[in-house]
Amino acid sequence: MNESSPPLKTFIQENLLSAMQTNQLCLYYQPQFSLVEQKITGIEALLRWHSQGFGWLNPQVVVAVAEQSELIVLLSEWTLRQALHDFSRLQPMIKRVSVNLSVGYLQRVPLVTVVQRYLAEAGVAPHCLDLEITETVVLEPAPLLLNALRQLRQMGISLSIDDFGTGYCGLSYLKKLPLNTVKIDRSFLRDATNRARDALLYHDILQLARNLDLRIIAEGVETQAQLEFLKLTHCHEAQGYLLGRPMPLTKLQHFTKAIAPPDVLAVAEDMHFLLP
Ligand code: G
Ligand code: MN
Repeated sequence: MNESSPPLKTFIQENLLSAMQTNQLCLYYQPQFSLVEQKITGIEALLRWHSQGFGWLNPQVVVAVAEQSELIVLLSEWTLRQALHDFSRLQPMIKRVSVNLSVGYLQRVPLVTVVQRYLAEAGVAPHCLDLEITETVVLEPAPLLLNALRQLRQMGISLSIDDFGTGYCGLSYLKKLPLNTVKIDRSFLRDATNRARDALLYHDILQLARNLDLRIIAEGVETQAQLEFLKLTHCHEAQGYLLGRPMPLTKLQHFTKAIAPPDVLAVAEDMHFLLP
């Protein structure tokens, strides 16, 4: 997934900067829903680049290439700044914006200063910002980074673990890090409605997060059956194609005005056997 052909890699290295300056690079936003309140609680900012040479580029590849140089700093700061700027236009309708921060970026910058600067510039309160990091970040967090994350939490910013369960690392970091939220990777949900064993596994992950007092977001909700399963297991929030695809800011503004809450209350009878 992170492999890129040499011409594509060179293309990204040579054009990323100008893509930021010319709006070829943009952010799409995917809504996150509360299954309790049945409304949008937040949005996740997702990088999109429609290039002249290669068409739509895989954002994971773009980030992986950027991480090999200082480009990752420029890309990450562009993303954070743009997301906060866009979000300031969505308030008070939307309460929270999530931004993905890559390992490469976190290792390089004085995070707290940068975040404070962009929050102030956009006029956004710290409690409206959520930063998503992956498990690989926490494998061996440098003391300086741990400190920075703690400071961000003290400021009121929330911290999420993205793609939870895929990092192949021990769980002790869950106690060590000042986390608010886990986002359970979509691979766990895929079969949870087909196989009792997978349903039980999902249930156990939810229980683990609940025991640690963490907010839980289920990623990759694509079917009504999956949504009903999540409702049954008392998952807090959900995100996925069924509820809303990543979309440009203008579309999101219409979406938030037009949307009726998804029918999350109906629980099909045949779902009950999946639960212990
Ligand atoms: O790693 P992270 O969870 O931040 O990845 C988000 C990516 O997942 C986005 O690029 C988005 O397009 C994709 N995505 C969002 N919802 C779904 C979904 O329901 N199914 C699948 N297959 N992908 C999704
Ligand atoms: Mn994410």
